[in-house]
Amino acid sequence: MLSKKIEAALNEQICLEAESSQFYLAMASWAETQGMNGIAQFLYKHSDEERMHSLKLMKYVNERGGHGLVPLLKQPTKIFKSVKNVFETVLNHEIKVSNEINKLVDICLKEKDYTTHNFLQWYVSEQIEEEALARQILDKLKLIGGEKGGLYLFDRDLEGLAAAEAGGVDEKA
Ligand code: OFO
Repeated sequence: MLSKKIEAALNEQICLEAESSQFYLAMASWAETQGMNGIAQFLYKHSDEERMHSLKLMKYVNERGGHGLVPLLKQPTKIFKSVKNVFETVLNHEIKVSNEINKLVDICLKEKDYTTHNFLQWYVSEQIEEEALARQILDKLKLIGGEKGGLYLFDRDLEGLAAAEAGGVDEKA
């Protein structure tokens, strides 16, 4: 059985993951309107993954005798300055999520909830991967600079990445 404190903290994380999903959805839609379909596919897929992260937490809370709550979400940013701006925002957001996961892990240790601590290790690893991927993508974008041909190839690369990972959503959840 979850303590009220852990239940509340997990519900906050459910909200943050759902916000991440909305956030990536907004970026995907913006990229699609700019004709960058590969980037859009990559971000739509990422949005689905974030929804699964939220759902996985919700199911865990319910399994442990708590109540996973559906959060009220505000409308995310609609317009982005550039593709680089999108991925800088992604990296900053993922760093914020990693910090929140670390705080959750810390609360579990203080409350001696080793079961939830163990459950959260999946999120700890996931955040390492997501931050690394965002950094890699940003490095590529820095190399490309403002060059249109480079951006075209980058868009195709991300389309390939999204396609290669397709089907990975279920495995990750
Ligand atoms: Fe849920 O992994 Fe990103 O935010």
